[in-house]
Amino acid sequence: MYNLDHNLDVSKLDLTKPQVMGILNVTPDSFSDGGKFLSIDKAVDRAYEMVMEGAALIDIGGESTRPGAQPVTEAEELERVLPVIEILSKALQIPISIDTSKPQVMTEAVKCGAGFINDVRALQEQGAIQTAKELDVPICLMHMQGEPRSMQHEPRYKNVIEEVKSFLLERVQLCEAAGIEKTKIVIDPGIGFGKSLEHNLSILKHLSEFVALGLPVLIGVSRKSMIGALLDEPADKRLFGGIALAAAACLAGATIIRTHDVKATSDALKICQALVHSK
Ligand code: 9MG
Repeated sequence: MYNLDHNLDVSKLDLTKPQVMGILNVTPDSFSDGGKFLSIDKAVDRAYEMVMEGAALIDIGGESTRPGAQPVTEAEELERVLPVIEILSKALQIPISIDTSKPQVMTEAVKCGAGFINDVRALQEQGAIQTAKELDVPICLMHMQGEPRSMQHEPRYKNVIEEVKSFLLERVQLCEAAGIEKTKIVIDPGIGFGKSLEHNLSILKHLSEFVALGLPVLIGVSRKSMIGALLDEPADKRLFGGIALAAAACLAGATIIRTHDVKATSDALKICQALVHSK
């Protein structure tokens, strides 16, 4: 049963019900113009489409964090994300999230109109906590063991639930000590980020323990390899598995579901909400 009694200070985001965060990866392989360059128009069109499909937040990322992904430079990341954020933040009524770990990208993105920071490194880069404090926008702190390029090489935990929970609590405490209000913090156990299939399943099974920490919980399972491992399907055939996991996460209390498949996820969350509110 979910607890949506949060008071997250995101002016245009209603977290009294579960919400969908639409993924907009602005990397050249996602929205190419037929060559190696990013097509800004195609990315903007996809964002509009996701809003029509029910997204309450659009998460824009210019650096892939998939297993095996190589880092990109700050200049490259800025060049990819800023033009899209600039257009969307003026055109859309919903908040734009910047998916980055780099303080300078956070700063420039918020200057361009982003109103949320999604950091898979939980503000561990040098200067990131101070930057987030100064920018004064809500943040998502995610757990990751290792780094994208190598994180899936034999991830190990003694107790994955306790270790991920205590990492997130420690990061929340550090943020609060730096002056970031708790009402601006979302937590995320980081499905697929330095975790085996068993670790991911265990986190999802015990998700209520993360919800019990009292902060909104964000979950991203969309098209991830855990679905591929369970169903033996490639990334483009993982929709049904992803919806099953999103619904399970929502019923366990997750407040934000990050997904590529906005319409299907949005419908599933409405069904979950109706179930939770039924007698
Ligand atoms: C950027 N990114 C990819 N997967 C993610 C997940 O599961 N959570 C968050 N917060 N960000 C993610």
